[in-house]
Amino acid sequence: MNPLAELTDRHPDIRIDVHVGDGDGAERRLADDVLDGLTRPFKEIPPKHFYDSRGSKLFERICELPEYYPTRTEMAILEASAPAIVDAVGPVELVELGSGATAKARLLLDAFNGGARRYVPVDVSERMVREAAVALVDEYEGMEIHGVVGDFQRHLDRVPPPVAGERRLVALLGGTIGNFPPGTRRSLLRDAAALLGPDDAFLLGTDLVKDPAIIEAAYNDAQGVTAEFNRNVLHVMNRELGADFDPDAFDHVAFFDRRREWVEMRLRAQRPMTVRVADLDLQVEFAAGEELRTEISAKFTRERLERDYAAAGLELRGWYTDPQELFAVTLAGRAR
Ligand code: AVJ
Repeated sequence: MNPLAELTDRHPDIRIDVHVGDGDGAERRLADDVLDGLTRPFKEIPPKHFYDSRGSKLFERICELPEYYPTRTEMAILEASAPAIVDAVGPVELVELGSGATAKARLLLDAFNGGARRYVPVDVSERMVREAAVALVDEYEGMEIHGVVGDFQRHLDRVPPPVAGERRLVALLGGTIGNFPPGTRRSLLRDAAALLGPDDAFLLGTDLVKDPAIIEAAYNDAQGVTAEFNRNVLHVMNRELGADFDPDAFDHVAFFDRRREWVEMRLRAQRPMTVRVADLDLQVEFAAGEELRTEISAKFTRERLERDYAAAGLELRGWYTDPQELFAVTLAGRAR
């Protein structure tokens, strides 16, 4: 058994439920997504497959880039507004969907002023959930940690029921919601709403619509880190599915679609290519200039957010932003 698992399994205040194993469901889902996505007339792979360990490291580097404002802006909003957010809700519990690292949870939990009774990190990465538990359990005395290793698109019903008679805050931060197409986005909000009692609250991080030049710079950084991150999905398919993509033969493309109000990232074939995906017994042709869509990243206006919330049975209750209104963290509750 690995030392991290031993530590977390021994601790009286930690419980971890594992619903996805590294390499069981995860791999099959990649295979299914690739089989669907590469046989369509317009090729597409969902962005969740960027994040193997190399991809996660590249994303961390993106967050440090001067052009990439979302992460540091959201952190600044939370630093300034966590006390107001927590005050407005009065929770004893934080459920964090797609929790990842602990920086944002800490800002929120600190604002609980010692009143945090339980933290529920939900993430597909078992390592991240266990590391978060170990890091936080001794820092917040009297707080229990109930980690859920799962995909928040599939396993939200595994989130434990609320602490009886108390309020909870359910958070989905990082702008992750923007990665989902509009219909899926609403059904995800609906699933999150199902975790809320009448007085509970949902906390959502969303990037905002702004000057397209600012947005496009964030996805076309001068150092080419985002381009490497984008091509990483080809490395993932090569390794996990025995594909023979030549990542250097694809150009990074990222632009803001003004009508849809989202960024699209694509990989553009420099020349005609035939790619084999050995494990799927699949052969795929690319024409010169043909593009594979790898990500959408929606940017929101307050109006669009309110419409999405309404469609999910939620209503906007709090709006927290930075002075330049680059990014918003919003509170919502079940519509009354
Ligand atoms: C982690 C989904 C918020 O959409 O901005 C960063 C991922 N893609 N650069 C985003 C990403 C390209 C990021 N999210």
